[in-house]
Amino acid sequence: MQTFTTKKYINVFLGLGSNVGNRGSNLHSAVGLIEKNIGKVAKKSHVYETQPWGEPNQDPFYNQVLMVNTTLDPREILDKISRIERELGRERKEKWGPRIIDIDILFYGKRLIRDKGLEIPHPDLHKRAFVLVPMMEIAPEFEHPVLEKQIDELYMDCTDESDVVMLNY
Ligand code: PH2
Ligand code: MG
Ligand code: MG
Repeated sequence: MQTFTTKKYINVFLGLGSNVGNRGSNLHSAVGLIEKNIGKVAKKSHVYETQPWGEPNQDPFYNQVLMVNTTLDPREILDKISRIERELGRERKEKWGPRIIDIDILFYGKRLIRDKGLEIPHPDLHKRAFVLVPMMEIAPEFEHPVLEKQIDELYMDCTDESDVVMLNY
């Protein structure tokens, strides 16, 4: 028997970050929970060690970007992300502060969402080397639907000169 469906698969790009505890295993656990709860991880950047952005007085982060094939809508993804962050022990929601795990929706296909508590594309992503460098690895030609530039162009234009160092996993 063949099953047919009109369910739409969307490529959602997720940005992962951690600067508390075992950063490598925090990211690794998050990738597993994303694959189980959100969709197939189709592309995965290396992990990078990055200088803290926005609030410099904290430990360096590990960051990674994923491309995930999902049938969930953005609100459902946000709900899954909150559960995953809580399951991994995230407590505080201090803006730009230290965190065990942070999962941000960078892009949801080419859709624009500007709701309270949910802005897609992520409003700061083009200012952040810790997002653009891993995005360059997995989707350099992806076009930002608002800025109408490819990731490689945004990377060239970006003035954030903080260190982003590729690690061996
Ligand atoms: N996340 C922040 C604030 N600053 N800096 C780096 N390097 N990496 C992050 O993931 C990060 C940050 C808020 O979520
Ligand atoms: Mg964040
Ligand atoms: Mg977040």
